[in-house]
Amino acid sequence: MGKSQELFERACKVMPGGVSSPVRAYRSVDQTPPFIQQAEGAYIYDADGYTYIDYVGSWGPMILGHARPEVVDAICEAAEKGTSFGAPTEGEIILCEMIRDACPSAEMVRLVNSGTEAVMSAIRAARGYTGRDKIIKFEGCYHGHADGLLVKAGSGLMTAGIPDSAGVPDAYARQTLIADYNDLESVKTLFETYPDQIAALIVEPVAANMGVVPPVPGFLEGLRQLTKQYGAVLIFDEVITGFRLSYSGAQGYYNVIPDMTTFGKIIGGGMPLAAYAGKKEIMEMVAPNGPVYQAGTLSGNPAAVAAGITTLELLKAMPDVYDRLERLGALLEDAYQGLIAKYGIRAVCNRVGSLLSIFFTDVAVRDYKTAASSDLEKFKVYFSSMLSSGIYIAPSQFEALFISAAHTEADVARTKKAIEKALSQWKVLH
Ligand code: KE4
Repeated sequence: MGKSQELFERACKVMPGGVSSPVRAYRSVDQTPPFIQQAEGAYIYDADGYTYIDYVGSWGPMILGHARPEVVDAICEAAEKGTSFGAPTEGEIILCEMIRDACPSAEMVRLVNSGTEAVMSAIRAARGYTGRDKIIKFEGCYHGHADGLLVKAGSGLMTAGIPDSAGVPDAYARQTLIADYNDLESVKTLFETYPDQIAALIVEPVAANMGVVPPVPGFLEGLRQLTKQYGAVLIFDEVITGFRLSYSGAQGYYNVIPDMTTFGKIIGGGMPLAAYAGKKEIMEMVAPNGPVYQAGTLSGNPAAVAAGITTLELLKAMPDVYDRLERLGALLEDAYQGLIAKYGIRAVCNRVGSLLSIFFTDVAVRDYKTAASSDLEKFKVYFSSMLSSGIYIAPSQFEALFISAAHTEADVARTKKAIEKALSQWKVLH
């Protein structure tokens, strides 16, 4: 028995599913997950001594690659001065000023510990600011596991085939209205139905939890117009896209400015750190300034803040890093598109910058319904082939490939060989 198998059996005795987060259990690909011992740059090493090119990147944070020396040093230096004070520190100010200066919507910023906490808090602030209860989210978008958002979430929940989570009271779910991604009419209908009851609309400006689904031209602009028209707060959930699509995230990339933004992943440099931000008049509602309560023992943790500051400083100091991510993303997309054409495979590939997904379907994937038309059995076979070729991708059709600045053209070339091995098996079956 391999080491990962042994560790997994031991883990399952003490942890639900043997994991700390469901998607890591590899349930939708029917495999034992590799237990990871170490990672460096674009590579990840498992307990059985296998090396992989990593396109998960801890689900987004590792945009600079794993164990970036400057980030590791910053964490160690901070930790040597104490790992947590539960008191104000200068580092928090520096990080919040960096986020404010990078993102047009972020006039004020509150640091928290996870994307879920950032989204939960942003929605509470929007409800406090508007005095309204309902929110709009999109089918297939995932915004963390706060009760009111586990309503037809995508990502792990969709993969696990649980459209709604047990344990969420109907009363909570009823306050969440579901629209269809890339369909402004479905949003308009909800606003017309509940004209003065909707506190906020939350959207992944590039959906990456039903696989990667870009916004069609005019979609984000339309959301901006409708939320303004009906007095609802527009929240961009940039937990994935923040500091990834550009140094100003998706709001800079598409030039659509929301009222509030949630951040996570990259701003913590791989440490547990997230944030919600927005217009001053909304953020001033948050305690201790206003009546919207939100708190956290480890919020603004000095070691996590040091990792975040260093990561953003490095991104800011490498102005060509986003061109590099775009170039590598285009190379990888060309590999997929070329091989899909060469073997006549029923598959499509969506990409925005360094976020990319292949879907085993022959329709354009532009929303939850079309994403869900993918052949999950085919994905399973493709996934297994890629893993055995040493390519570490998300164990789910409904996730993204994440490219980092540590990946090289040679890594993409090696990945292309693995994709060819995986796809060519269907060349006669298409
Ligand atoms: P966390 O609570 O996992 O830090 O963030 C929740 C979240 C919020 N918003 C968006 C757009 C997100 O993608 C996420 C979390 N992303 C998933 C991957 N699709 C995290 C992986 C996991 O659940 O283990």
